[in-house]
Amino acid sequence: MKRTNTSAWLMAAATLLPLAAQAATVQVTVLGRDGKPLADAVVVIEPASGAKPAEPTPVSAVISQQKMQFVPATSVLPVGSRVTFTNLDTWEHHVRGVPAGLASLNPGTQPGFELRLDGRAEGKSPASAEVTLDKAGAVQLGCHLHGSMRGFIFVADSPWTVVTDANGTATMQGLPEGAAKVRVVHADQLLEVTPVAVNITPVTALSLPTQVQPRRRRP
Ligand SMILES: [Cu+2]
Repeated sequence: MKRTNTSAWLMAAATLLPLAAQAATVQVTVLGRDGKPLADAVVVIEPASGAKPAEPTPVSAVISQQKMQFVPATSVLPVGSRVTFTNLDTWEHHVRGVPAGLASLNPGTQPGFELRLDGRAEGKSPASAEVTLDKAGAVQLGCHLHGSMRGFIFVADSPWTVVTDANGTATMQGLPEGAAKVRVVHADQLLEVTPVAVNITPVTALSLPTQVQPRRRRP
């Protein structure tokens, strides 16, 4: 009888241990081919232990079409999020979303979508359409009418997926200490950057060089 209790206690302790270790804050700075900080890079950290955090809560987001650009150009959104595409230009856009071919990051079959959005008429509210992102993975955005328009959505099933800011930095919290893999995906280089092995300590800051050459630097 006592033996049973002990093993039950051990099992409980083993279950709790990984939680106790979840204290690390990780700051990743991604650099482009020119050595400058790379904005709009999606950084994904995967603990080697396979520890999975709770899925992030879906959100409602807006991606505008403005002056022939998607704004924001790159979004990381939790699975189940809803995106409203809003055309702020006075001319039509025909937005398409195509699952990006990243085998290891896009195992699901994110369905594509097409949205025809009329140009904004004076005094009227802009045309918009909503899409729900049901599956994790990468989606490339384009416009059938304007080949130069490119955007990127990374649908994440982990909160440890963050897009870099103008300083090329992504910060994540609550990661378990220990071995992990860092992946970087950038819309301008859909070839995956080779994942980097790191050891996460309570405060980890690392710099990650890549060969990504952004098409256009943010002003
Ligand atoms: Cu367009």
